[in-house]
This record gives sequence, C-alpha cells and structure tokens, in this order.
Amino acid sequence: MKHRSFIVALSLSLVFSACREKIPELHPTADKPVTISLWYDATVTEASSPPADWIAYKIIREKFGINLELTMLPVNPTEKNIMVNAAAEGNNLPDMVVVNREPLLNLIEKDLIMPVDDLYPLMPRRTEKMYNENSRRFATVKGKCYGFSTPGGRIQKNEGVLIRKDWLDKLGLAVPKTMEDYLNVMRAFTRNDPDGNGKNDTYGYGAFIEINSYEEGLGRRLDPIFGAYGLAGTWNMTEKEAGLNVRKPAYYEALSTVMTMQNEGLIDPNWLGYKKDDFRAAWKQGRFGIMREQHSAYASESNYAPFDRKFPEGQWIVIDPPVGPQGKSAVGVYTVPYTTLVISKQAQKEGKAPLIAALLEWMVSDEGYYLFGWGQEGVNFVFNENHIPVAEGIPEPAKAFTKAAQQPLTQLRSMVFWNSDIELSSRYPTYTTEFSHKTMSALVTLREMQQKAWVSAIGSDTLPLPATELKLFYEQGLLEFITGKQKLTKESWTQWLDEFDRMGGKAWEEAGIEKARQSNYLY
Ligand SMILES: [Ca+2]
Repeated sequence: MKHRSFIVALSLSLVFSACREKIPELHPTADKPVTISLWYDATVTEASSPPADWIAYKIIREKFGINLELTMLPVNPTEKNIMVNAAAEGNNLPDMVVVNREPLLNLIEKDLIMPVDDLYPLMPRRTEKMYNENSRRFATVKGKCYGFSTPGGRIQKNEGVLIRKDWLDKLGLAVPKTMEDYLNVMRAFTRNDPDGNGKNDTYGYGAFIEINSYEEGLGRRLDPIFGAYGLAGTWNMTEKEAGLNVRKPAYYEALSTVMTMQNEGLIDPNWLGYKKDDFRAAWKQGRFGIMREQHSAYASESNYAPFDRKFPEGQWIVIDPPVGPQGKSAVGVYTVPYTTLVISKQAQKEGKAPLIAALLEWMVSDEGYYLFGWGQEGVNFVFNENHIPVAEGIPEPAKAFTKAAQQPLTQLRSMVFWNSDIELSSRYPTYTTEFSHKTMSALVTLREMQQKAWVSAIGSDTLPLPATELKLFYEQGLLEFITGKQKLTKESWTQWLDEFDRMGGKAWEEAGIEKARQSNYLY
C-alpha cells in the first residue's frame, strides 16, 4: 500500500515537473511587500525619477503589497537598447521593462520574457483603452504575444481629406464619393468660379511633394488618390501582396489619374514647387477646394485664423477619401512607433505576473490614471467643469503639474496615457473663431479624421532604403511623367519599370520583403 502511493506520488511529480515548474502564489502585504522592478521611459529625461515620498509608492504598497522599484531608461534609443541587451546578457533583467523593437525580438529569441496573452483578460479596462489588434500583433511571434505595446505620445491617422463645403453648395454639388465624382468636382472647382469673384483663379486639388521613406513617389499629399487604387504608401505590408506599390500593375492607373488632374489643370500647378508653408498659405488664400491636411494645421485657432478672416463664409469639411474602380479607398498609410512593456521570465517564475497585471490595471483606474498623468488632485491639479485636469485654481500654484519642479511626479505618464480626449483637450481646445463665430476644435477634427479609411503600414518605416541613385530615378521619373517630359503610355511605363528594376528596384523590393518577414511585420 505504502509502496503504491509512493509510486503514484513519484509519477505525479514527474508529470508535474515535465509540464512546468511550480509557480508560487504570492499574497504580499504592506508589511511584507514583494519588490517589483520597472525600467521605464520617462516623460522628461532631464527631470529625476519620482521622489521617495511619492504618494503612488504608498498607495501601491498598501493596495497590492508591492514595493515598486523604478529605474529611468536613457532617452537615446541606442543607449537604451544597449542597456536592455546587456541586462539580458547578464541575466539580470528587471521584472518589467519598456523596450524597442530590436531588443524585443532579442528577448523573445533568448526566451527571457513571458508570453502575456493570459494577462490581457486580467486587465480588461487597460486592454480596452490602451491596446488593439495592431498593438498585440506588434509583439506577437509565432502566435504568442510577448508584451504590451503602446504608441507613446504619437498620434496616428491625424490627417484627412478636406473639401470646401461652401464651394460645393455654391455650385450645387454633392460630396464626391468615387474617383470619378472627385474628378468632376475638381473640374467644377477649377472651371465654374466656385468663389464667385468672377476670376478664373481656383483649382480642384492642392498638394505639395512630401516624401519620406514610407511615403515615396509623389508623397503623402497625393496618397488619397493612390489609396483609391490600393497603393497608398511605399510598401504593401500584407502577407499576400507584400512589395513595392510602384511595381504593382494598378500603379499605372493611379498615375494616369494624377496625369488627368495635371493635364486638365485641376491641381494647383504650383504643387510641384510648393513647400509645406506655401501649400498652407495657398489654401488659406482660397486657391483650391480639396486637399489632404493635418488636423491641427487646419483646425487649431492660430492656423485657421487667416482663412477665417479672409473667408468668413468659407467652410471645410472632412470627407471620405475617393473610392477607386475596385472599391478601394484610403486617406493614406500610418505607422506606429510602438514601444513594448515586457515581463521577464524570472518574474513569472517568482509568481509576480498576476500582481503585475493587477498593478497595470490599477494604473488606468481613475485613481491611478490622474495620479500618474497629472499628480494629486487638489495639490497638483484640479478638475475643471469638463472634468479635465487643470493647474488654475490649486491652493499652492508652485505645486502645479505644469511646473518644472513637479515633473518628477508625472514621469510615468506613458504607462497610462493613450491619447484620450482628456489628455488631448488641453493641447487642442475648443474655441470660437473670430470672424465667422464657428465653434472649432482640432481634437474633434482629429477624431473625424481617425474614423476614415487608413491602411496600416506599421514597420514600413524601418525597411531598407533605396540606393541614392535609385531613389532619384524613382522620384524624378514620376515627375518627368507628370510634367510631360516623358509621355505616359502603357509602353513607356513598362519601359520605365524595367529600368527601375535594372537599377536595383526589384532587389530593393526583395530586401524589403525579406526584412518585413523577418521582423514579423507582414499581416
Ligand atoms: Ca474665382
């Protein structure tokens, strides 16, 4: 009997250790706390970490029995990566650390951080506010998600297609939907004196060449046109069609549409010479009626004021980008500069994972959110009538969260911020325009723009760049077609693409796809 139970116990323990090491269940208290270490991205690296008497330390200890130990990460990404990779090498990672892409992949490969899929459901409020499919995909390798990714302070999808509503009304036109509708409205805006001044001085579309590595060719201001053909941005980042958009068959069609705009004089001809400021001055002078513009450059008080003065009856509205022949449509592409909060395997083994999840969830509760974002209510901030934290009206003005001396108190803001209306409304306040007395807000405009169709190109800004000569050939080649130096026909386009490939275009595409695949960016 004794013998038998020994065998059972032995085989059970074998099964157990084969499956997993036993993870202890922790029940720490304020008197017997567990230390949890966090290397974090500071809000202001010139300021110090929170002081030893920071109220959040006390709350966290009393509520969770956690002794939170903070270390500020360097602001320089290279230094930061070195610090994290060195800790990985020496096997002394903190319990939690915020990492960039490269160390993230390194830590996953070395099996030093835990998959966190099971932790998301433990933090429902945080998950709903701060994470989405993109962010989870960013940290997912071979079906497992290894961290909590957030875009920091950067705002995505912050541009949109705007149209002069007063011009549409004047000419009795509906809001355009298809690419054909758009071209017809552009024709009317160019030819039918939409501003009613009796002069032939307006154009349908306004733009300038604004290029970067992930918005090559004619750049982002023309992307609503290319988006109608499924070709916004430099790269297609889908698993199925990964590659350079310029090498896709539909590119010829998209470019032909731009040629129509150019040849019929529907686009402000100065677009090829405009810089950003010229473009912005031009829409404020009423030169064109459709454009892609950034929410704040359009709608913030000081940016809108010159237009308001000149055209008190004028009105722009945000509309859907044109829908192309295959039903495609996009304002453009967006990337997200994610950083990822990861939890070490060691912390998991010590049983800290559920505690960490509870702590992270608390951080976005009303108590944690305002404390991390603005400090203590009634000390560092008060709520205004819209429940927005403000500094005006606190008892001791020197303690305002806006003062440099108080910056250590909000160093962990990035642990809780998610570009909510509360965070952005002080940056983009609602105001009344001086001349037309319209109520405007760059935040309302932003939210409208974010609702429109966009294409994810996350990671495309990290892909290999074309060689200088190839880049020049690419950009100038398109301009030669646009300006009529080279006539755009099926034949001339095919020839140009052949030359593009011969100069390294195809090799560039292959290198890009390879890198995107290795980095797990394709979707
Ligand atoms: Ca006119």
